[in-house]
Amino acid sequence: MEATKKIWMDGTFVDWDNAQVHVLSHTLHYGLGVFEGIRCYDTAAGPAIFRLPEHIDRLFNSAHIAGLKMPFSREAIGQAIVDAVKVNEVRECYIRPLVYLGYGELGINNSHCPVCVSIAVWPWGAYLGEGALAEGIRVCISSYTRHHVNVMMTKAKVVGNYANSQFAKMEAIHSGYDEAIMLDVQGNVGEGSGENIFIVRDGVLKTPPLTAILEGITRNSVIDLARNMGLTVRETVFSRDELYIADEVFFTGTAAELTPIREVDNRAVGSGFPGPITHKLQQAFFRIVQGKDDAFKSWLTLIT
Ligand code: PPE
Repeated sequence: MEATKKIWMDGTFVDWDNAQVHVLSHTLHYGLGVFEGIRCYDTAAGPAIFRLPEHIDRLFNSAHIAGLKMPFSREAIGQAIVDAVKVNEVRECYIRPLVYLGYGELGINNSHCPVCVSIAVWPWGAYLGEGALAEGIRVCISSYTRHHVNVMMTKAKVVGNYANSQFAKMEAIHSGYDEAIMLDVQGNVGEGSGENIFIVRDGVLKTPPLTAILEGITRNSVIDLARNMGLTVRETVFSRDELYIADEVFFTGTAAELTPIREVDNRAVGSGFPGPITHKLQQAFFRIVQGKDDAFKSWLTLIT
């Protein structure tokens, strides 16, 4: 990764190389922590953070679900995120707030560990590789099932949830694919290791309902955007084989942005190239994040 200058840790900026924690920090051992992934884009009016209030809300909701008492207010975290972009003098970056249990005591009982917060920013290009956004990617259905809703808290962006994501991702990579799609406990399509998924069939968009998947902010943005274009969007369950016969399939996510999927389980999706609706949504999405669409300016927090 590309290092920047400073990382915000519990209220102060420290040099990138000195942003360290004790090896006995609780989260490092037991995986209970929560985080966010946010992007800041370069616009004609300066750097702008995409849907910052929604990301802050989700961070606080995640902490609440995880039973972690946030040591800072929403306003303080919002300001720290803006300051982190400013201090590092980056025009375009990924922003990673992390809430973790620090050093105190080990053992499953975490009540004696401090809740700590860090915010790092760094430039992060196309998440799924060079060419992914233009040409689409090849994915497989994972042999790993997505979380059961009473095993992990799927509406919280919990650090430990990503062990499941890593199993799926590494299996996919080792098998020669770019990414994995996980099915839920019932066997319906869930989400990618770090993305939500959409299909287009006969001009209608479908995306899995918010049961065992993350409440993606890009997912929500794309639903609004598609409806705004007059498209029909259904939040409904669908099966693996519906992916095979979909006209178009794509992923959404902060890191993944809007990435077309051109192949699922070695079967071409539609023509085998990103489809027209995917293309249209992708173009509209990038216009919005780059501040070129006045109708969606309210989704951007300008850094001034
Ligand atoms: N599902 C999962 C499991 C997920 O991790 C993400 C984001 C999404 C859906 C999409 O949510 P949203 O970003 O709000 O649209 N994954 C983050 C972490 C990726 C990483 O590799 O780290 C992200 O995209 O920031």
